[in-house]
Amino acid sequence: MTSKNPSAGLRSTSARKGAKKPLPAKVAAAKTAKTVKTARPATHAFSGLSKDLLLQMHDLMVKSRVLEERLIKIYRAGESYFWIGGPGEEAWGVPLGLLGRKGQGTAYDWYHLHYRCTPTLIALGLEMIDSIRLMMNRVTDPSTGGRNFSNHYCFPQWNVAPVTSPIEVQYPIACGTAHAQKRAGKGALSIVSGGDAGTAEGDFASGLIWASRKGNELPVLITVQNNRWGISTSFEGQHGEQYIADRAKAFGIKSMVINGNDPVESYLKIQEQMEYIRRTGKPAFIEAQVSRLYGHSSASGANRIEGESDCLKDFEAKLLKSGLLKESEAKEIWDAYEAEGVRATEQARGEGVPSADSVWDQVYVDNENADWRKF
Ligand SMILES: Cc1ncc(C[n+]2csc(CCOP(=O)(O)OP(=O)(O)O)c2C)c(N)n1
Ligand SMILES: [Mg+2]
Repeated sequence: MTSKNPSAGLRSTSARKGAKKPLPAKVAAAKTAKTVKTARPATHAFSGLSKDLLLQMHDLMVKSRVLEERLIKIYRAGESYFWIGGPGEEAWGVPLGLLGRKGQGTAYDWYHLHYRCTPTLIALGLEMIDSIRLMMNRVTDPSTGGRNFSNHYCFPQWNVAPVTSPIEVQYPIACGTAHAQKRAGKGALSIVSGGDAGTAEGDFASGLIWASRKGNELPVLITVQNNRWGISTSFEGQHGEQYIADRAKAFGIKSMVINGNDPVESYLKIQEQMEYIRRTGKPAFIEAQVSRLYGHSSASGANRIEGESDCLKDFEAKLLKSGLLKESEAKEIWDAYEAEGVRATEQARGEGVPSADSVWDQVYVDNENADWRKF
C-alpha cells in the first residue's frame, strides 16, 4: 500500500542525507522532491475504489451491454415481438445490484425495478440465457414462463419483485416491502427505480408520502433514472422543477442528484445513501442522470442515438489509460460475452414456448385467486 502521507518518506530521506552534510532547507526540499516518488496508485483516478471492484464493475457492464445488444438483434431477426431495455444505464445499474444485500425474505433488500434494469440483474447474478428466454418467450423463462416481454424480470430468490408494465406503480409497492422490513428489524431496505417521465404519475407522489410520514419513515431507497425522455416527450416541456430530487426534499427526504453515467460516483453515492437508510431507518433519494443509448424501445426503432454519452466506453477508456486494464484483456471480455450471447440464443431457440396449461405457472398457484374461473 502506498503511504497516505507522502511527506513521511520525504522526511526520512532528507534525514539520512542531512546526517552527512546538512543542506539549506530550500535546497534540501528541492533535491528530495526529485528523488521521492510521488506516483499515485492507478486507482487514484477512481476515488480509491479497489482494482478488483473496478474490474468487476467493468466486466458486469460489458456483460449487460452485450446482452442488451443481443436482445436487439433477436428482435431485428424477427425472433421476438418487442424490445425495451437498459443499454446506457450500466454505470448506474451495476453498482445498484452489487451494493444490495442479496437474498430472499425480509432480512434482505428488496428490488422494485423497471424495464431498464438489466445491469442491476446482471450484477445480482442473472445469466444471459434467462434474459434471452424471456425475450424469446420461452417456457423456460424463469421470470414469467415466457409470458411477458423483455426485461420484465422477477426473481423471488433475490427479492426482485415483478417488473410491472404500468409504469411507476412500483413506488408505493416498495413502501409495502419497506414496511415489512422495518417490522422485521433486520436493517434491510427496499430499493425502487423508475424513469423521469413516470414521476408525473400519482403513484410516485404516493411513494414519497408513504416513505416519509413523521415517526413512520420507511427504509426505502427511492431512485429515478433521468434520461430526460418519456418515450418521445422531453423533460424540458414537462417539469417545472429543475431536479426531480428537489421534490423529495419537500418531504424531508435526504436527496441527491448524481452523474449516473459514472460507475464510481454511482457506487459511492448509492453506498452513502444505503448506509444512511440502514442507520436511521429513514428513506433516501437519488436522481441519477443517465443516457438512453438506443431510444425508447423497438417501437422507436432501437437504433443507436448519436450524441448520447456512453458510460461504458468512457469507463473502459479510463481503465485502459490508468493501466488497470489492457486492450487485449478488454477484447477478451467483450468476445467471451459475445460468444455466450450467441450460444444462449441458439439454446433458447431450441426450447419450447408456453402451452395453454402453463398460464397457471408463476401465479399464486393453488391460491384461491389463482384461477379466474373460480371467481
Ligand atoms: C401507467 C402507464 N402509463 C403509460 C405507459 C406507457 N409508457 C411506457 S414507458 C413510458 C415512458 C416512461 O418514461 P420514463 O418514466 O422517463 O422512463 P424511461 O422509459 O425514459 O426510462 C410510457 C409513457 C405505461 N406503461 N404505463
Ligand atoms: Mg425517461
